[in-house]
Amino acid sequence: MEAYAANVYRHSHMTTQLVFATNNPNKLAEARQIVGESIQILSLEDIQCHIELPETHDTLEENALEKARFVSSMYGVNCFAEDTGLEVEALGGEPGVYSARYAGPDKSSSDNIALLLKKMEGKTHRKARFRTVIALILEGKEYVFEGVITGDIAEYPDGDWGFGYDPVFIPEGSSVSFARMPPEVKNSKSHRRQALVKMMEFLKNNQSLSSS
Ligand code: ITT
Repeated sequence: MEAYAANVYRHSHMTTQLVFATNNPNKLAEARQIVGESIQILSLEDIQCHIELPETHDTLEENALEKARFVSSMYGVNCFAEDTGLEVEALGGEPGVYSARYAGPDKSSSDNIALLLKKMEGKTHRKARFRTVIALILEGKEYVFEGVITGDIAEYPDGDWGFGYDPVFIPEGSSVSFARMPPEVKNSKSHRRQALVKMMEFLKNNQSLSSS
């Protein structure tokens, strides 16, 4: 009973502040909507960081860690980064970690989608998943959290909400793409939400442990 009371006290007075090491404004907006007031998320802009983040590995985990380590070591802040990939079964997991540059280094999301749909032409097995890996660096220690959502690749792009591959991803249990869902609907079930919920749970437990 006492411990419970102590936690309530602390949570009402402490909001964890974390920098989100991303240059993608869509990710930032989604993360802020998902965490609400439980975490104060600062942007790279907020810490005057205007550098391209390194992403040199071939796994989501390593890339997420690389981005988080880069910002944490340069700015001495608690931060997290994430790498996300769309993994399509019929394409052996492509585009996966290469999702951002699938159609080439300077290509747009619609170019990426066009290439994906071309490769999926005639395929009836259209199962896919979005996978997000978050790397958190808190007081110099590293933690990793994963979120996954399964679904299908649509036959053609549909919808204006969201970003990236959202117009061609239909989450399981839904009849429309992520891009047909307003942000609060996508954010209520997305890969990003699931990874962030794990991080929020961890932070909650970590705060109560370090205070007892
Ligand atoms: P940062 O590395 O700066 O965080 P980024 O846009 O480069 O931003 P990624 O390396 O994780 O991010 O690239 C992931 C690719 O997958 C990119 O093409 C995105 O458009 C796409 N993507 C990521 N999350 C998505 C989501 O929730 N819905 C649809 N597409 C998404």
